[in-house]
Amino acid sequence: MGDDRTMPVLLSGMQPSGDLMIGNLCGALRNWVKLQEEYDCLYCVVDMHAITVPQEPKLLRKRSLDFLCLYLAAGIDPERSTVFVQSHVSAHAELAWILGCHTYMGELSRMTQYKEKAGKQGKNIRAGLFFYPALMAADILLYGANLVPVGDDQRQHLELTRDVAQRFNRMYGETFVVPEPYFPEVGARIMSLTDPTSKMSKSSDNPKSYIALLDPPDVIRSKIRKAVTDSGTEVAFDPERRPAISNLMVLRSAFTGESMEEIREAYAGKGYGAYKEDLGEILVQELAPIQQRFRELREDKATLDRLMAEGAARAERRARKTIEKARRRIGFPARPVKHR
Ligand code: ATP
Ligand code: LTN
Repeated sequence: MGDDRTMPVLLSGMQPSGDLMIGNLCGALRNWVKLQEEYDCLYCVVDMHAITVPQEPKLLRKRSLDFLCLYLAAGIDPERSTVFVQSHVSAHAELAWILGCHTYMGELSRMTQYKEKAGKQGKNIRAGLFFYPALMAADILLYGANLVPVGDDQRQHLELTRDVAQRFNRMYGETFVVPEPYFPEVGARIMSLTDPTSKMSKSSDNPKSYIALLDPPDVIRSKIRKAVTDSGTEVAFDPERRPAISNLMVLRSAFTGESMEEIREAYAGKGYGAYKEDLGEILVQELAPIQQRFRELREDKATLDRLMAEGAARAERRARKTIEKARRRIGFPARPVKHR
């Protein structure tokens, strides 16, 4: 199924730059699972992107494997989709260089995410952080992805990918598929548990601000219990005036499918304490099967190694055609046969 070229190709990835958390599940991963029905999907763990900011090597390795297992535990089917670790396929680095040589400093300087992340890095900003959009463009263009489901913050990077692909095609002849901008109907956007005015984020320094998919039941309960609440006691949806309880309602709804009105009615007169107790329990129950499947796979090293090798081989095979074509187009001599 993975190489079925009759379905449009879709690619997405997440950086193992923190613990995969419920915002990523509700806003991305669940949608990835559904998209497998209609598209020829590739899902990667973008570890090469993660090193654009400092990472601890042991932790990066652990998280990359955790991410891969969580993709699968959440329902990505490795038979159907191509699931792999970005750094296992060296064509990503190779094409990133070629594309970077066709991307302008002015374009990269305009990237909002670069400005934001660079601002947090202090003095020694890595050149890779600046160059990052070329690597993301390589991820997408290598596989001829037609669609790239990403959040709003990646819109600029996707536009740049399109511009660079079109520029390259104009300069050298048709080489890359130009991806369509595709912003899926957002699943719930979950806000931080400690500051409901900012987005829940996996790379936050404060683990109390998010629920990791791998948090043990007691930690989940305690984080929800300690989540900030607004003044007042009424469980009612009003993101402007009561952002904290509204966020906890969005979170419940993301797992139960209830409407805000249904939730409000169910908790009329009950107060925040009871609401939080129930929410903690719902999350514990909902995450349990994912955690169970995760543990089974993560502890089965032989299966994990096999799936990782198969994913990498499949991605590699699919990437090869594009990278060879791009190399030829720009005038690199053909690789000597034994290096192919
Ligand atoms: P980081 O903190 O490392 O920037 P992040 O947690 O903000 O990471 P991304 O790696 O930027 O997440 O995003 C991965 C995917 O998860 C994207 O598709 C993004 O839209 C989605 N996502 C991230 N945070 C949330 C959130 N709080 N609510 C809903 N979806 C989210
Ligand atoms: N930059 C993205 C992650 C990412 C990605 C990709 C997403 C890297 N390469 C290719 C879609 C397609 C992020 O930080 N969320």
